[in-house]
Amino acid sequence: MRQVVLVLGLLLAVLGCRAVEVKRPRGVSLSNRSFYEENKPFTCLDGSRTIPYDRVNDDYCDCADGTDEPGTAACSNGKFHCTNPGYKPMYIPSSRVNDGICDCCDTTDEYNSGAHCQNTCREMGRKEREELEKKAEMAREGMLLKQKFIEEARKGREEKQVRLQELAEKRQSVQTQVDALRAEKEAAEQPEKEAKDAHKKAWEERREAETAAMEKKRSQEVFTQLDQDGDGKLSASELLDHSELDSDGDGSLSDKEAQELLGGSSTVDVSSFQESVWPQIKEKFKLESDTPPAPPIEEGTESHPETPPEEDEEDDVEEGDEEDDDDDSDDYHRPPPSKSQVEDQEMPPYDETTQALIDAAEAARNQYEEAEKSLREIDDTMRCVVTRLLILLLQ
Ligand SMILES: [Ca+2]
Ligand SMILES: [Ca+2]
Ligand SMILES: [Ca+2]
Ligand SMILES: [Ca+2]
Repeated sequence: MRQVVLVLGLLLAVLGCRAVEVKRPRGVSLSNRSFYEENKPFTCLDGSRTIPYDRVNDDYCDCADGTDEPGTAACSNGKFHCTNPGYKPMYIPSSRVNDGICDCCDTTDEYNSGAHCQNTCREMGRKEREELEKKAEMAREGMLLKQKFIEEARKGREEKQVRLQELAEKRQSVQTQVDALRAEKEAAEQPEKEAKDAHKKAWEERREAETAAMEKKRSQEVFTQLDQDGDGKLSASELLDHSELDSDGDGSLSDKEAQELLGGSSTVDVSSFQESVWPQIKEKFKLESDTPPAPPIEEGTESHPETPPEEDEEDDVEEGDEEDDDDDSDDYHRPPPSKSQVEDQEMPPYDETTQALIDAAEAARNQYEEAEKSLREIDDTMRCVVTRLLILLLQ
C-alpha cells in the first residue's frame, strides 16, 4: 500500500514537472491550453468576443469573463492558474497576481512584484503524501483489525456450536442414566417403605398392648389399695378420703358423690371397678404412694427445706418417679409409667433385613441424585454457551 502511494506520488511529481514545460500563456491551466493558440485570434471562453492574440495578457481587460488576462490582475473576475509542480494545481483570483503575497507554492503568481517567494510545492507535496500515507495506513490497519474481529467472532461461533453439540450428546447420555437410576431408586424404595411401615406398625401394636397392660396393672393396684378392709370389694366409704375426686367443687367427696362414682351401687368388685369406675377417676385420682420423693438432703443440713407434704393435698402429683418404701407388698406401690411416657418411647432400631433395605434404597437415592445434579450442571453450562453464542451472532 505504502509503495503504491509512493509510486503514484512520484508519477504526479514527474507529470507536474512536465506540465510546466508545456508552452502556454501565463496563468493558463493545461486543460485550457488549446484555447490559447499562439498568434491566432483569441475568443473569450464565454464566446462573447474574439480579439487579436497580442491582447492576451496585455494587462488590459478585454473579455467580460476575464479570460484574456489569465496571467495579470487586469480583470477583476479573472482566475490565475498555478501549476504547482510537486503539489496540486490550483486557481487563485487574478487580483492576487503580483500583490506582493505569495499565494502559489511554485511562486508563479509573484513574477513581477519583487516579492521573494520560496517554492514550497515539493515540501507541501511531501507532507500531503505523508498525510495520505498515514491515513491509508490507518485505514489498512483498521481493516485488518476488523477482519481479525470478524474472524475471531466466526471462530468463537464455531467453537460454541461444537461445544453445544458435545453438551447435547453428553446430556442425552446422562438423561438416560438418570432415567435408569430413577427406576432403580423407585424399585428400591418400594420394599424399603413396606419394611419400614411393617416395623412401625408392629412397634405401635406393641406399644398399644403395653399401654393397655399398664393401665390394667395400675387400676388393679389402685383397687387393692382402696379396698382398705381387703374384702375384694370397693365401697363408697372406702373412697371418702379421696377429696381430689370431688365433683361439685366443695373440696370434699361426699357419700353421695362416692356412690355416684360407683355407678349407684354400694360396692363394686375389681372387674367392675376396672371397667366402669377407673376410667372416670383415673385422671384425678392420687394414691398416697404417688407423692414425689423428697429431694436429696444437702450435706450438713439437718432439715428438709422443701420437703413435699407426705399426705395427699391439693397438689397434682400424678407422675412421681420414685418414693419411699411404705409397703412391703410387691411393686404395686410404684406407679407404672404413664401413658404419655409409653407414647414418648422412641421406636426401636430397625432389624437387619429392614436396615439392609433402607441402606440399599439410600444408595439408590444417592446415585440418582448425583446423576440428576450432573444433568442440572450440563443444563446450566448449555444455557451459558447459548447466551454467549447469541451475543456473538448479534455482533
Ligand atoms: Ca487584454
Ligand atoms: Ca499574490
Ligand atoms: Ca372393701
Ligand atoms: Ca363434694
